[in-house]
Amino acid sequence: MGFFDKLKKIIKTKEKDEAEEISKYDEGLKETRKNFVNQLNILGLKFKKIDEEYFEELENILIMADIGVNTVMEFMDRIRKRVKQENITNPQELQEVIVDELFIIYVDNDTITDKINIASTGPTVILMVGVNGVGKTTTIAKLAHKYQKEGKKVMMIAGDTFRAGAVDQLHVWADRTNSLFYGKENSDPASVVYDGLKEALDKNVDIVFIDTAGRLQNKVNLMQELEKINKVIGTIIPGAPHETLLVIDAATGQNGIMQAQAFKEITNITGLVLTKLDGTAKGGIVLAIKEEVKLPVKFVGLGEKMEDLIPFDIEDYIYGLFKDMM
Ligand SMILES: Nc1nc2c(ncn2[C@@H]2O[C@H](COP(=O)(O)OP(=O)(O)OP(=O)(O)O)[C@@H](O)[C@H]2O)c(=O)[nH]1
Ligand SMILES: [Mg+2]
Repeated sequence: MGFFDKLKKIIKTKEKDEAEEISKYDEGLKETRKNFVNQLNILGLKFKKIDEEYFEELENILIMADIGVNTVMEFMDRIRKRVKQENITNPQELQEVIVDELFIIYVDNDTITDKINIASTGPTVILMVGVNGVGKTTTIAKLAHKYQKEGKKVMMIAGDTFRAGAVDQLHVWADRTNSLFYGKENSDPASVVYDGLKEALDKNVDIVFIDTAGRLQNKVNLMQELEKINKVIGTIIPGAPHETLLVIDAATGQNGIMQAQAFKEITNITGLVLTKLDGTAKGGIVLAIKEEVKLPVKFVGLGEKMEDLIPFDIEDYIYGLFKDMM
């Protein structure tokens, strides 16, 4: 059975339980699909045979989709090899191989642990980091909503005491999601985190989200601040934070990859959240991130509403991207 058929079958068995997720990917990847997949389709029609010119155009399409230069190079090598080995001459025939190989890029990597690490006892602490405006606060709200629905007691701590209005913004989200809240304006973030976690322990909270300010333009400062926050967290709750999620705006493309690399150097990132996939044609960034940053994407944001954050699922993603080709 070909890859497309396999994927179709997988999606079909999932359709009952995960209908909502699948349709979110479908909606959210519209822009990427329009650009990327349409171009692949056109390429398949335009060329009668697979030659150097064809390979060049394919390479360009992949780079434009923000899959990342290194990933694309490796991918092209594999495609060339398969064309030779399997004697593929027809560009139409190659479409399926292309999707197949894109899937392999992601799955072959051994860092796939898309589950959130939940503490066996005591509060699970999730630290949210990322540069300005990528969607940290909104993502906390979305995750809080999800865990609250699962019956967990959730708390938010406003570790971003830097930007005016940040504390209030988080407070509003805490109220909307029935979460507890701890914050104090004009204080040192580490001391806010300290007091907040004490309260979380007192109140038997299950999951604590810590919002932070993202000022990457000052790397040393940011590193020191995160170090301080991490130290406080570990002192109050040994083993915490259980997750440090780096939030990246998908629309920033390769810049997002650079952010991920920079943050990896300054703190221990355990996973990524890729936001705003819905508003961009750069959905290929999912594949580049995996290959170039070696960190798992744990959630993707596919809209602004509270329900619009879903656990990343490579099968749903690939299907959402290529369904028009199947
Ligand atoms: N379309 C879309 N918009 C999103 C998504 N996630 C966040 N946003 C929007 O992005 C904007 C910024 O989100 P915030 O959560 O405030 O970002 P932040 O990282 O906390 O920003 P700072 O606190 O200023 O560093 C808001 O208007 C959100 O509604 C998403 O997945 N899709
Ligand atoms: Mg914020």
